[in-house]
Amino acid sequence: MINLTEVVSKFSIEGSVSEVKPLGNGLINDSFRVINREVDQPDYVLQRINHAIFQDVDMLQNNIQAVTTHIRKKLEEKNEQDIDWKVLRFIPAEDGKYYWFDGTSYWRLMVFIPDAITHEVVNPEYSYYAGVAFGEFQSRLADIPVELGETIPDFHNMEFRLSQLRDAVKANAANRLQEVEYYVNEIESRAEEMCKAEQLYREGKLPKRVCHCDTKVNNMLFDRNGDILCVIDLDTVMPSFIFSDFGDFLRSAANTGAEDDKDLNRVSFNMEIFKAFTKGYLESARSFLLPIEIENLPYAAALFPYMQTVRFLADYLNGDTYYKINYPEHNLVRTKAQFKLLQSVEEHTPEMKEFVQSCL
Ligand code: GN1
Ligand code: MG
Repeated sequence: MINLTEVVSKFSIEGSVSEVKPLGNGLINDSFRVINREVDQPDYVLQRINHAIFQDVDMLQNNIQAVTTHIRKKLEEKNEQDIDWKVLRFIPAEDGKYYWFDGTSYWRLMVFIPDAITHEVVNPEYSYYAGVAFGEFQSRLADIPVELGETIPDFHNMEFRLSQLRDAVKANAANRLQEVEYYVNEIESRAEEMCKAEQLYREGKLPKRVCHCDTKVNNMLFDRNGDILCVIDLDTVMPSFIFSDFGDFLRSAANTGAEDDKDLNRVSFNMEIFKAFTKGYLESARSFLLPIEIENLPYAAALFPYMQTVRFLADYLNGDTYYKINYPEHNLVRTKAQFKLLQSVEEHTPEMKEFVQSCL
């Protein structure tokens, strides 16, 4: 067992460590809260970076440094208070790098934002603010002076995700194909429509912009009044279609059930959340969005439950090599729940289109 306090000691922290304890429930990295013995010094968040997934840790941390530095500068220009609560601040290790390699694992350390809350569920009011916040996040990063690397190549490329599923089907490594054939067929019947973004991109009609690419609702910190403090989990910030941030937020926030709900009757798409989020997002992002981006927001709402169905199913077929699971069928349960959400989104498409028009 690795000694976490010793890991923290490799970083230049203020104060001293009293305790290190597990934090959050991300599916990729392991997170810990570092409690400071000194009450007037900050607590920290220690993370073990999932190196199997983020293979270029140097690029990863360079991206994150570029993003946080750029946002910090913008907040300073606006004379904002409590900036350490509004943008993540990473602590360098003893060699000056923003990560430390212990021979097996990569670690990083950031300042813990106090009195912040994450939500797995949000109401329409919070969703509205989340919409404004992600629109602002994209607009703040629109003029970032460096080109960000793709920390996971083809991360939200639907054609690529489908090809991964097709490979998984072919290999059938865990011998689970038979029980999921229904889902494979449902996915295939939507494949062309769902790869529309890649097609539009090739035709030069759709741009890529710097996006967050993991806008799950629990990747946002709120204060006790429900105001958004900060967007966290910046590993996947990279050039993508704006659909990424719009669609992935709704995939988590507008789901009336859980991402891995076993009871499919609980899973459906909540239009009140959609409306509030869309209103907020368009308010802060409309000035830079192209008509083709706005027009396709309802497509984005379907794309992400679809993509996540594909990703969970591929992982299930591969024998659970990517996502952390709590029980053997977990990825199958997730697949079914995401597919149910997709079906509900599809039923609401005309209503979504109408609403987007009414915002303009
Ligand atoms: C992962 O790290 P976490 O749990 O916030 C995943 C997302 C998925 C999500 C599904 C790097 O996010 O893309 O949408 O799980 N992140 C990566 O819950 O694959
Ligand atoms: Mg997360």
